[in-house]
Amino acid sequence: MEELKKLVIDGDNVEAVDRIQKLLAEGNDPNDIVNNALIPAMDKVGELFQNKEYFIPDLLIAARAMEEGMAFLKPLLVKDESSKSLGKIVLGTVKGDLHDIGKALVGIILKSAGFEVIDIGIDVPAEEFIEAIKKHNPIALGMCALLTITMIEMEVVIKAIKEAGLRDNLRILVGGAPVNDDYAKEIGADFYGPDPTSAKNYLLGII
Ligand code: B1M
Repeated sequence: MEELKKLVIDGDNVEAVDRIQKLLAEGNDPNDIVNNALIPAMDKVGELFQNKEYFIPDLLIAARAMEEGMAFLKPLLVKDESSKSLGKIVLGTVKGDLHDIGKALVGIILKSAGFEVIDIGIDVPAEEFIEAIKKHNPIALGMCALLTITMIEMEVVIKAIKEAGLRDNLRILVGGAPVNDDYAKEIGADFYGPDPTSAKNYLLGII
């Protein structure tokens, strides 16, 4: 696990996927690989970036290694998608924010629990959230933000949802590093998830 973490920090995507294959062959659980190597690797990358030891290209190549690792593990994390859906969830990263990895992980975990996830991407403006809610009629909306300057968009989306008359039958979940429970309450969200499992458990509790 430590070796894999280092490979992701170094942005060595080829060796990282190779190491994941070895860890699986040794009998490691795919969830443990995500939680004990991939996520801690990105935390370390963030720390290096904050300390100015890493720059944007370093973030990008580390993110690529993480994404390729997750793409490899995804079929093992997501259970049979042909089984009956527990409900639709629209998921997106808010306007101005290009961070994709946490959202993708939330999507994988919700799918694996049996929800149908409609991932509408990154840098999503309020109008596109509204369009997706109208089109898919989901039981819940999940929004992610990784920047303190973009988390305020979550409130913009919630206001737009209320104005469009779509708030009543919709649960709204928010998450991402700068978000917390107090902020979720302040902007009128129903739930703040510090991790994908808490979001999954919340949703399982409301269906
Ligand atoms: Co950016 N970035 N980044 N970045 N980046 C952070 C977030 C930062 C904390 C790094 C740092 O300074 N230490 C910092 C934000 C500071 C702040 O605002 N407080 C930062 C910055 C400053 C920036 C730029 C502004 C840098 C620049 O250009 N000068 C820029 C902004 C671009 C933009 O968005 N407009 C930028 C760009 C990028 C890359 C594009 C290079 C790349 C993203 C690539 C990609 O996503 N494809 C990147 C990366 C990789 C990071 C770090 C290193 C890692 C993020 C990540 O993927 N973490 C990050 C540092 C860090 O977070 N430690 C950093 C792993 C992921 C699994 O965790 O997304 O938190 P996370 O998701 C978690 C939970 O939060 C939760 O579950 C997930 C799994 O546990 N969760 C939810 C998330 N959403 C949820 C929703 C839920 C429930 C739970 O319900 C709906």
